[in-house]
Order: sequence, then C-alpha cells, then structure tokens
Amino acid sequence: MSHLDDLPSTPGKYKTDKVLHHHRYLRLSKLTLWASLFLALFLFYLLLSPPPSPSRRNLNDSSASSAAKYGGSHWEKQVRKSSRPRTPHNGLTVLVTGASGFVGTHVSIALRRRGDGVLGLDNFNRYYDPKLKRARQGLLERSGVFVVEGDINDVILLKKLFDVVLFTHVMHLAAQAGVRYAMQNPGSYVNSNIAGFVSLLEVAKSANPQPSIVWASSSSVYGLNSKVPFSEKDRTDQPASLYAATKKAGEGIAHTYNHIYGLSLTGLRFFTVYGPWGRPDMAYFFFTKDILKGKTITVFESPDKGSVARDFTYIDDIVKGCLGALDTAGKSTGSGGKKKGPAMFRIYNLGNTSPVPVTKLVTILEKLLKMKAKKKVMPLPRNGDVEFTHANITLAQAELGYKPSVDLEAGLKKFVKWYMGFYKKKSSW
Ligand SMILES: NC(=O)c1ccc[n+]([C@@H]2O[C@H](COP(=O)([O-])OP(=O)(O)OC[C@H]3O[C@@H](n4cnc5c(N)ncnc54)[C@H](O)[C@@H]3O)[C@@H](O)[C@H]2O)c1
Ligand SMILES: *[C@@H]1O[C@H](CO)[C@@H](O)[C@H](O)[C@H]1NC(C)=O
Ligand SMILES: CC(=O)N[C@H]1CO[C@H](CO)[C@@H](O)[C@@H]1O
Repeated sequence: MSHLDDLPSTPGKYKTDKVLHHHRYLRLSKLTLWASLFLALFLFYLLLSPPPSPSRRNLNDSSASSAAKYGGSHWEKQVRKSSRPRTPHNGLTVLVTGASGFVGTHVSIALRRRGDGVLGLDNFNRYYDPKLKRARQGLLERSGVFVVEGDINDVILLKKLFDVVLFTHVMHLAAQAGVRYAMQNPGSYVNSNIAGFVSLLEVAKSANPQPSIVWASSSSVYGLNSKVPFSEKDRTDQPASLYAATKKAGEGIAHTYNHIYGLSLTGLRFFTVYGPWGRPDMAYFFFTKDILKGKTITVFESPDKGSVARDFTYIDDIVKGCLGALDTAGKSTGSGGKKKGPAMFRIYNLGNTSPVPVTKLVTILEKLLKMKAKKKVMPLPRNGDVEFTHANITLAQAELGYKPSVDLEAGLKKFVKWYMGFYKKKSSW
C-alpha cells in the first residue's frame, strides 16, 4: 500500500495560496474532493473484495495472470467441444496436463486422432522457448485439441474443469523437467512436481466419478542403482538429482492417494524420450543446433573413461506406451472423496532396452547433418546426470502390449528432418 503515502495528506496544504490564486484554489479543492471520494470508493472496494486465493499463486511464473485467461461461455464451449469423443459413449475423455509439452503434444494428437475426447492444460512457462510451446499448440488446435492456459496448482481452475467435463482419464505430464536446472531453480521442481501433483490428485479424488490417472515418472528414480537392466523392483531410494527426488516423491504420493481414496494410478518411468517437436534442453536437440552452427559441443565421459550411455526412446513408442496404459487402466473405486474398495496401482518402465553411448549419438548426428562436430570431451560432472540407463521392459510388454520399434538412427533421422523444416520456416517469419 506504499503508493498511498504519496497522496496529499490534507487539502489544508493549499491554504498558503492567497486571493490571487483564489480561482485556482477552488478548482484544486474540487479536484481534491473528487480524489478523496475516489480514494474512499477504492478503499471500500478493497475491503469488500476477497483476498487473492493462495491456490492461484505460484512461486515462479506465468500463472499469476492465468485467472484472466479462462472463463466465459465461449471458453466453456471450447472446453466441452474438445473433450467430447467423436462417437458418444465410445471413447475416453482425457484431461492431458502439460499438453503443449513435447510428450503431451504427441499423446494428445494420437488420442484425438483415434476418436477420444482430449482437453489440454498447460501454463506455457519459460523453462524453454515458449514459442515452441505455442507452435505445438497451433498443431494441437488443428487436430481439434483445445489447450487451457493455466497451472496445475490452480485448484479453482481444476475444479471448474471437472465441473464442466466428466473426465474418465487424466494423462498427467505437466512437470518441471531437466536434471541440471534444479540447481538454478529448485523451487520450480517442488512447485510443479510435488505441490502441483498433489493439487491435481486432490481435485481428482473429490471428482464424481473419479478419473483413472496415468502420470509420467522418470527413469531418473533409479539414481545410483547400478544393477542393469533397471527393473521396476530395483531400489529407487538413491536419487542423484532434485528432479529425480521429486519424481520419486510423486510415486509415493500417488500410492497414498491410491490407498486412501481408491484412485486408479499408473506411473510411467520414461527413458530419455526424443523425436520431432522435442525439448531444446536435451542433448540430441542442442547438439544438432550447435553442430549446425559450428559451435563446439561438450561430450561427457564417465570417470573410468567409459562413454556415458542412454536408453534413448523414440516418441512414437512412448505414445504407444501411454495409450496402452490408459486403455488398460482399471476404474477408480472411490467417489466424492471416499474409497469404496481397492484400486489399481501400477508402475512401468517405458524404455528402448538398448543403451547407446553419447559418442554414438554424435556420430549419427554428424552423418545425418553431413557435418563434423567440434567436440570437447569432459568428465561427467556430479550434478545430477547418471552414467548409464537401461530399461527392463518385460512388465510393460506383458501388461501394456508395449513394444518399442524405432532405433536411434531411424528416430534421429525423423528428428533432424523436423528440425530443419521447423527452424528454416521460423527464420523466414
Ligand atoms: N522427455 C523425457 O525424456 C522425459 C524423461 C522422463 C520423464 N519425463 C517426464 O515426462 C513428462 C513430459 O515431459 P516432456 O519431455 O514433454 O517435458 P516438457 O517440458 O516439454 O512438457 C511439460 C509441459 O508441462 C508444462 N508445465 C510445467 N509445469 C506446469 C504447471 N505447474 N502447470 C501447468 N503446466 C505445467 C510446461 O509448460 C510444458 O509444456 C514430464 O513429467 C517429464 O518429467 C520426460
Ligand atoms: C526384468 O523384469 C522382470 C520382472 O518385471 C524380471 O522377472 C526379470 O528377471 C528381469 N530381467 C532381468 C534381465 O533383469
Ligand atoms: C519454470 C520457470 O518459469 N522458470 C523461471 C523461473 O524464474 C527464473 C528467474 O526469473 C527464470 O530464469 C526461469 O526460467
């Protein structure tokens, strides 16, 4: 309220002005009268209006203004239309959080294409270029998917969405991703991956009917586990980054909501997903960018001079795994916040089962881009990235029908083709 300090305290201030300025004095006091009246009305308004709801606040970002971005009958119409399956009573009605993200875009389009109703939700934060998120949103709109701009911490918005639409499923992909950024902005991980997940589960457990929920965990939960391949039963209590720790926390929180409220929950541990419309903060993406610019890239090796390796998984394979998880998800058993019986709780690896050294990734990119990379080899810093990931996908194969079919070379070829097209077009805008 410091702006109030600058206001003239009393009209008496002008009394030193003498008769000469009599007319001006009259005009001024009239002005002051109006000003005080206005001020009184303003204070009255402040007293009457409720304090801003804490659920609409966010630690870092864009959502402060989100309140203005939804509501109204036109908005509701768009929400309903997007959520409606092509054939009524046949098809899922899915809320996809993080819909303008890399995985969210692909999953939303795949669901819509086969006839399901899909509503997107995304806060379009600036962790990486929001223009890419907007471009994906354009793609989604052309496919008939409306994306609500808002935050998963906005409980009022979430409740409103569940009031307007009876979601049968939630595909929860909104999160703060990235391993190294956690040292710069730890709060954003807690905010989206823990607090945001809890607000989503709170609203879902109170919904009637409760939706079945599939959400993204991460291979990073295996942390310092060195037993390969990584199986769902292996230990996940040694995270190597705050990102991993928040994803692990999410698995515990999900179990709680399954146990207490009967929500059907399926967690998917993705292994390094890549492909067209991918994330600019990931190595395959910025290697491509830097190689094309002739900029030196840093390739990490493990302390024993071995290459760092990743179980790269192509986006189309991940999408099939997500759809498989949605299709096999059992119904939630609770209603109105009360559990009626045990519900399904599942965790699956979605990987590719063939780890590729990062040096090999660079070689493939050089071939596809027809350019030699300038490389600087450095030891892997101990700031979150693990040396090696390798998925055991037996369980997802048996229960979700998951069967990855794209190898790194074929997948990168599609990525590079998209990259060239997208950024060529962009530079001529
Ligand atoms: N891409 C991978 O390799 C990978 C690997 C393991 C796990 N995951 C997980 O998969 C999910 C999707 O990842 P992605 O690669 O598509 O990431 P992404 O960053 O492209 O997508 C996440 C989207 O969520 C949105 N978002 C973030 N916080 C939000 C909030 N509080 N409210 C509303 N929207 C919010 C972002 O704007 C973004 O568009 C994430 O949960 C991620 O942690 C991804
Ligand atoms: C893979 O996981 C399954 C259980 O999901 C387990 O039975 C099997 O032994 C694992 N395979 C390896 C090679 O660890
Ligand atoms: C996720 C997100 O929006 N992060 C931003 C938080 O705020 C810092 C500092 O203003 C930005 O650098 C981040 O990009």
